[in-house]
Amino acid sequence: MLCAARSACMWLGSLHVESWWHGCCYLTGDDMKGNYKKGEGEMKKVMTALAIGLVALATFPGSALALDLGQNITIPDLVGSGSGWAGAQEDQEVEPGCLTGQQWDMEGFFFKSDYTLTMVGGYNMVSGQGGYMTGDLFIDVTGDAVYGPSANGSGSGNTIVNNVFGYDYVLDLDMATLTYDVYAIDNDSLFSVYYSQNDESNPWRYSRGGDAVQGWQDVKFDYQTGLADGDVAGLAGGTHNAAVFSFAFLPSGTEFISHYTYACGNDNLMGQFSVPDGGLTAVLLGLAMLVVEGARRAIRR
Ligand SMILES: [Ca+2]
Ligand SMILES: [Ca+2]
Ligand SMILES: [Ca+2]
Ligand SMILES: [Ca+2]
Repeated sequence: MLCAARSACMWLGSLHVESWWHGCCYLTGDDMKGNYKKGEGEMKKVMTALAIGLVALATFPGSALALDLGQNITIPDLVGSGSGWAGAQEDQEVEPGCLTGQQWDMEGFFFKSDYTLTMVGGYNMVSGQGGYMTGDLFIDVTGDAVYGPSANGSGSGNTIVNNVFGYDYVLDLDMATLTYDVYAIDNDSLFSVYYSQNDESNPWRYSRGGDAVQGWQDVKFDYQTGLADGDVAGLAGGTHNAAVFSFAFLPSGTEFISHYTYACGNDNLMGQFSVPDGGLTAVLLGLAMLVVEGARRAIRR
């Protein structure tokens, strides 16, 4: 089982990697030589500092971007065999028989106490890989998500099907503007599913239907690329991408299952967690106490 047009995938993949690694310009010694005129000493210092900074960035890519991801909430996608790239783990793993490599790897869901969910992948969720673009982020809050082998036979060939997967919300992602819309969805909502060989990874993209959740339209999200293993809790592969979404639309105490894949379902990412009870309430209470304490001090003066 292989992705469609595997050779094209691999060719485009290698082209992408080559251009990524060799696309940077470095200041050379020759750049720093020349006849600086009198009075340009300060400029030389600035240029030197800039060069040192660029070299540091090239030597330790992403080292200044270490993320506080919170808790790793990734769960098994229930499809795997043996070990290595077809193993039961999620990092350094894709679905059995699919294209392997960090550029295809979805690696983990993380949840933090500020109600943010971070999705990490070697796969570039914004630019895609080999022409296979991002899917959307699906959420089940009633414990009936259908995934893994249970999603077998759910459709193929980039067709549109009803929501037979039990998902209750979707974050409809717009990678051009780095925004998302949240929809409350039901069985009549329509999803895109793709690729008969990986229907265990379905669904990949929201199509239409459901109700827009008020206040959760065109929400900005943060996206970082070029992260090192140490920036993403030691996930392997050398370079990573991370998308950070607010999940504050879910009531505290909600237990959810999250699902993400990209076109062709080459790698299926699943997560499970309970939104902490009183998380936001505790933050607001803390802020209120600070205000009260400040007022008391002002009165004493
Ligand atoms: Ca798997
Ligand atoms: Ca990896
Ligand atoms: Ca994976
Ligand atoms: Ca559900």
